[in-house]
Amino acid sequence: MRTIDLRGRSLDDRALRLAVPRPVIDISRASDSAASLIAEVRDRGLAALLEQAERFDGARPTQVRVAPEHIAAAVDSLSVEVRDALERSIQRVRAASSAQVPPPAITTLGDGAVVEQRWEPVNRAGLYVPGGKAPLASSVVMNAIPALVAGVPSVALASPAQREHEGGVHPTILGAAGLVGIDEVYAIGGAGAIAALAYGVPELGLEPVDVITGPGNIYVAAAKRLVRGIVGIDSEAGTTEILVIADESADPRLIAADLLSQAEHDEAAASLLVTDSEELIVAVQRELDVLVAATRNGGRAATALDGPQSAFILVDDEATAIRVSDAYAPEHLELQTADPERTLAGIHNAGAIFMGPSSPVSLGDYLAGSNHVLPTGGAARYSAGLGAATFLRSQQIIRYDERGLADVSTAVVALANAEQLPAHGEAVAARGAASLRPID
Ligand code: HSO
Ligand code: ZN
Repeated sequence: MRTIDLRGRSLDDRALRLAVPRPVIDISRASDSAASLIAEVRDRGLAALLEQAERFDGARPTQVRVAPEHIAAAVDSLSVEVRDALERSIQRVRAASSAQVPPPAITTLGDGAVVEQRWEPVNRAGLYVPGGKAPLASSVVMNAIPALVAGVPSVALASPAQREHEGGVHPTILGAAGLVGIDEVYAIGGAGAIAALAYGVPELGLEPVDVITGPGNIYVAAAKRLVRGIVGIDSEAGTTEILVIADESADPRLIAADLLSQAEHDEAAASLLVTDSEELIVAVQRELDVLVAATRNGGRAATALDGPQSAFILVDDEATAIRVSDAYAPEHLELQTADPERTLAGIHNAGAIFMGPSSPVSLGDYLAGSNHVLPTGGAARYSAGLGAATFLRSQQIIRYDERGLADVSTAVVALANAEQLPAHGEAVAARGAASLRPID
């Protein structure tokens, strides 16, 4: 991994952002292709989905909508260890997601003047689970549980047809779907699947959804951008990123293991260590060399670690490390410092923050109870990871009685007249002359 030495340089936030490498994934490049794939599915439904499956997944699904007995069979064929692990994950994500559902906020603004904000689930959610390099069964849990906990009554799941599995959804993904209680699963993938969820496919009995969540490749991301507005979408989850802030108290072996754990996802994954300790950098590189040589996805990980998107960043002190991290706004941030809580106090931008040596990112990927669908590419500056709130809308409920209305009616009329919208004021006046007199 290369080293970027920022010591002795005073950089403003903009310069910091430029100093720290980040892959520029231009989703708009895929936009034209995604738009025509969407149009095909919208216009020709199932026939277009089947063609696209053959073209992109190399498999024609025999059963586009998976029969319930196949979902049940996939649950039965999960190994005992995987089933137990998924169940523990479900339980923890469910507990943490349930705690996120906000209570209604009721504000009394005067006699007979009450405003409430309540949280309502969307009616129907579409979850996308990619096939890709690894079948991420854990992503089924991370997408489905917050939706179910939010109270979404209808949930559909789409995942690409797999050539190795006779054109069906990957059995582990299907098993995880069955375990969380989803009975509507489609063997469809890519931009076409996003279109199918957004617009519906009558031949399949697939009704349009209100919100689509889940990660995917560049075409899936482009398609989600294109259907946004017709449906809601979660924040774009791109290639994974880990940034570790560490000082000389940290264990280089653990840092190396964690940098590698995310690098194994993808050649374009970003692994960053920000530290004021040159010795730590040397030690972590030494550990990485050993670990990468021995691990199953070492080739992919080595490409990620040696790529321009990964680096050791040497800084003068912890305060600068925090500024570097905040400028980057990582998907995953690990704090491996002598006092992680103190470091945390300075942090503002991150998808999820992992505190100290016993809270690695891979714990959060599966079993912490937190969600692993997190904002990437700097989106953590303005957005959050997936959670119950992704599937909830707040609604305001206005409860005024005569007294409450009378108290503010002259103010309504004054503002209405000032905006030259007198009918607004008249609508209040129509409630009776009494309403126009403030009550003392
Ligand atoms: N680290 C990935 C999620 C994941 N890891 C799923 C393993 N399985 C993005 O946060
Ligand atoms: Zn991961």
